[in-house]
Amino acid sequence: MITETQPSLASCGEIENESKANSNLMNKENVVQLAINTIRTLSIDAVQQAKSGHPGTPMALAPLIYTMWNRVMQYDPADPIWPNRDRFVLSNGHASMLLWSILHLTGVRAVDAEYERLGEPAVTLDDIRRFRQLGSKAPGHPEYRWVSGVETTTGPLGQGVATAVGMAIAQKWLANRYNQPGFDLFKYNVYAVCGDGCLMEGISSEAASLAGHLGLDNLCWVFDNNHITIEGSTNIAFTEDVAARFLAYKWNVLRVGDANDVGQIERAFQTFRQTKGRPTLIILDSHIGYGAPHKQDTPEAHGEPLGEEEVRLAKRSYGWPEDAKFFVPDGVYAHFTQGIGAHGKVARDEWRTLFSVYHRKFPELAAEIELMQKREFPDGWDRNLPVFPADSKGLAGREASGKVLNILAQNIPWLIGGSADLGPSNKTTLTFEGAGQFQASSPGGRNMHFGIREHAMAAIVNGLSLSKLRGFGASFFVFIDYARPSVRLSALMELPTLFIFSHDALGDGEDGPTHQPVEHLASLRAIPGLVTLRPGDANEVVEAYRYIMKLRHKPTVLVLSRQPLPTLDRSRYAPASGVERGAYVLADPPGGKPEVILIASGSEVILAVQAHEKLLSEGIRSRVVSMPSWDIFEHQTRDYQNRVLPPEIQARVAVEPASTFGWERYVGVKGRVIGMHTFGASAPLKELQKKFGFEPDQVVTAAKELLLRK
Ligand SMILES: Cc1ncc(C[n+]2csc(CCOP(=O)(O)OP(=O)(O)O)c2C)c(N)n1
Ligand SMILES: [Mg+2]
Repeated sequence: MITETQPSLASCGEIENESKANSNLMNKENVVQLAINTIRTLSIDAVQQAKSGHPGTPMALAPLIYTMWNRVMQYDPADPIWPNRDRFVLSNGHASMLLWSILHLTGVRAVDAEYERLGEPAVTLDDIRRFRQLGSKAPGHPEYRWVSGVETTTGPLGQGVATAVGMAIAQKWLANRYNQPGFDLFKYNVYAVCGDGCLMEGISSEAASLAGHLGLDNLCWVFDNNHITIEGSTNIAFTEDVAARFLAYKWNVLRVGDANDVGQIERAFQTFRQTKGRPTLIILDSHIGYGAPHKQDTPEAHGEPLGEEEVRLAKRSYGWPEDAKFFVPDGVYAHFTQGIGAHGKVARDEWRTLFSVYHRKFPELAAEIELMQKREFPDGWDRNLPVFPADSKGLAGREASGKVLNILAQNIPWLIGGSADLGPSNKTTLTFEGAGQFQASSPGGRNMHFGIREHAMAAIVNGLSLSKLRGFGASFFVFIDYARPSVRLSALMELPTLFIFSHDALGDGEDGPTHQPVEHLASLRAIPGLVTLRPGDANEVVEAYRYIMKLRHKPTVLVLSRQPLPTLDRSRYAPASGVERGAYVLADPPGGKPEVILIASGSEVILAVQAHEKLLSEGIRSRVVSMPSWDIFEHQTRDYQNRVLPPEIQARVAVEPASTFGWERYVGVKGRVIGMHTFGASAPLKELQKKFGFEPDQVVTAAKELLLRK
């Protein structure tokens, strides 16, 4: 029972005479208002204690959050990973105290990283007392995988609303595949709360445009229309007609003129649930810092503690005991237990009963749902993966990827995704029979058309992944810059998302430097927890996928060539399965004992091999290391790393048509990196390779120079 684990009231308040305070409050206010003011005052106290944080928006939005959680949402606090729960996303993540207050007051339980065991409360009052402190489950911003009940990490404005679009797409897809007559297993809504900042950020426009196109009527954004951001009134930079904008996106737009009117708020959500064929935007007029006499409606209420005196005055305006801190009055926990707790339990119990019948009637579909929830795949998910025969002409990384992806997608029904309008070029289109397109009229389609919206695409892929689908997105590698903030969040959230980026280097030839990535590999390699993989031939592509698909808590960026790459003869060179170790010895001199090491990734692996053959013919003992992924290699044992790159061999040449930044780590101070020191140029690839030094002779010369041989 939720109530049993709530802290006793005696431990909650920090005032001398709690019973008196309680009776005063109960006399004065009804329990709904008490619950709302508890959210407000917990937020105020936490920010004041931490001496940092954002009190104003929690003070304004407490009635909204109260209404959503206790009256609107279908959510069982006892099981925050119940698949059919409504999703709540706080896109204005700086208002995190709203979330910590409501997760605490509703008694949401923690789940473990395997999404299996339910444990302690997700957020305790002690966590709130230690808001923003090390180890607290009430950190500065909502963090998925750190605090149970957080559906997605937010803080970079705009990410939450865009991720919510991915969640809404996932619901439509899941309902289409798994719901059966009489079995509405997936029937949830996705709610996101956002502020001026989220709607100013471009990503929200991308995401809203796509959501409107797709007619996602399971999606509701609430816009906190307070006319305040950090620098002051929105008059200085944000005067557009938001309602007209969203109407143009084909959304339904509702307005609630008073953020304190719980009844009006509730009615707006009723209208949302009755609206078919369109997403809903609720514009909620609110007053930041509501109740603080000197700070309400000012930017000062946004991001700094109110100050002791203003805290007292705000509490006085709420009819709250002025000395009370972290005070949860009698009846408030019980009120949430009787509200969301009771409704949520009924809904989840009914669902579980329904699912057990479904399990008997549709065992295969039920098994899929169970696997998906654990981020597992059906047996034989990697069957039919190709082995590409040696071929000096070979095929492009993107071509090989397209073949593999199409096979995997047939083995894994919930692998879905697409490209930002470059499917034919990225080769990410799923072409097998029945793959279909995801559209409003065909929500079972597997091919997403994100349009030319890389940023929203990446956030939507995160949303798919947070809904336990295996999502992928694609574009040209250079344009990952347009998606980076969401890719970074993938890594921060430890999601197994897949980003497929082709046209990985100079291969874009004639398109010129705007289309030729240079610094991108280095910058991705700097993102903690992100697997960046640049396979060197078709079989390395296969092995890359085999590795990626087994990841359950890490995102991957797969970097693929545009141009054909020879398929190496694996009877002559080491097997491509070495990819799973990030770097492996592809070729050695006869009898081993190399004197120089050539390290390459992707399209330059073949270059290193050609240089190696040449060096051997001249009696120089070179080794080729194929290094598709720094990240994976870094996770190998020191022993393995030393076997691939023996410390005593200091003559090392790395070759990659990208920024050389970071390669010193592997070539050492005495090594050489053949890379890019400028942007590229517009010309056929062959000429570019010559101009920028990506030819076997350059590698041979560098190796010889290191060995001081002519
Ligand atoms: C992408 C991004 N840029 C900047 C910030 C820093 N920042 C945090 S809150 C904020 C102002 C947000 O204003 P609004 O959304 O209206 O929130 P309110 O103050 O009304 O709660 C800014 C600029 C951020 N978190 N994310
Ligand atoms: Mg604002």
